[in-house]
Amino acid sequence: MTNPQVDDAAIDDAAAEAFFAEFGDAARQLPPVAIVMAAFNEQDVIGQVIEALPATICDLKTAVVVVSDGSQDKTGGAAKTHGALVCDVPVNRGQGAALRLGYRLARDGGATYIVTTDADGQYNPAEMERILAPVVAGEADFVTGSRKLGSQETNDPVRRLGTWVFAVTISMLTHHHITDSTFGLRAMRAEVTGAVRLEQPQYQSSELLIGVLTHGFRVREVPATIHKRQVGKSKKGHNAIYGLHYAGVVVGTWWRERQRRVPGSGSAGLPVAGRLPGDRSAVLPAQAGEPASPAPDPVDANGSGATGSAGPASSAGAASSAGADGTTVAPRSAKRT
Ligand SMILES: Nc1nc2c(ncn2[C@@H]2O[C@H](COP(=O)(O)OP(=O)(O)OP(=O)(O)O)[C@@H](O)[C@H]2O)c(=O)[nH]1
Ligand SMILES: [Mg+2]
Repeated sequence: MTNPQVDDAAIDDAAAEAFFAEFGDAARQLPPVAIVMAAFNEQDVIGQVIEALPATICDLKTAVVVVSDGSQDKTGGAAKTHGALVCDVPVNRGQGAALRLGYRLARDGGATYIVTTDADGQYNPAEMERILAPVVAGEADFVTGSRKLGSQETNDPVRRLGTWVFAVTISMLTHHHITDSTFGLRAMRAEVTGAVRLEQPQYQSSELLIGVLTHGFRVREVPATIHKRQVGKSKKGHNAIYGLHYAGVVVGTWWRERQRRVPGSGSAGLPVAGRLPGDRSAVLPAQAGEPASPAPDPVDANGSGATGSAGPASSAGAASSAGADGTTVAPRSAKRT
């Protein structure tokens, strides 16, 4: 019987090898910011999306990394023509698998920060500055845009309801106030993506968000805009099916992380005893001028608490606070849930 994880790893390895062989130093020596996009059958729009991306964000140079997997059109070629570094994966696995590979390519290429956006032009590239700024300033490890705090063009009541339900569910499960769990315009320290477990091939946005929250990373939401898709087709499929799958990923990821002792160690199911030395999120290098990050809360630091509930920032009732400019700040640490 084949092991899908082994297959996945083999696909990632082969694609990464081909990517670095094709783009050489341009891929191996990325500038500080990698803008990572998953793209599937977006040939009619991806060129203009790439052209609109900023060459610098927060005064830091950017490079664009596109992962197209199994596109049946000329998505990869169009992206390359417009200056992106393109990883063409022969099989279609989904947006989650594509982004996971994109994060890896960005980390391996030496990027300090990752900004994600979609290839369909629904996000406003001018807002990348606001999304990345708290990360560069050392105030957050992970920032996501929020349509609830900003604006959205959709009139689809089911979508609106779904966004709200998932945000409330994740807030309740993780004890962090979240208003939008599915926003694709995000910024993060690159290492964060290697410190959380990412297994979802398709419905990935909540897996990453729940992962960073439960690892104690500092998460912030900032107001942002989502436009209607103008070109091409949504890959999401029917709202109800999408909603069911997404709900499964939310609950499944929360449960998995709740059981976690050491991520990726296969020790899931053992009792949680605070943050263990093996928690990779505890060993990320600090940025200049910033304390080691993310700082474990007092309970986690000495491993004496069963649930990490004693940290001042981890009180469920104090799940968020308002930042300057209308942003919300989830507490840095992490009540273990
Ligand atoms: N590589 C890759 N990218 C994908 C896949 N599915 C979706 N994407 C990309 O992921 C991004 C988001 O996909 P969309 O279908 O627009 O999903 P969405 O924005 O959540 O939904 P809409 O609001 O309906 O557009 C786009 O850039 C897609 O091209 C996939 O299977 N592989
Ligand atoms: Mg879209």
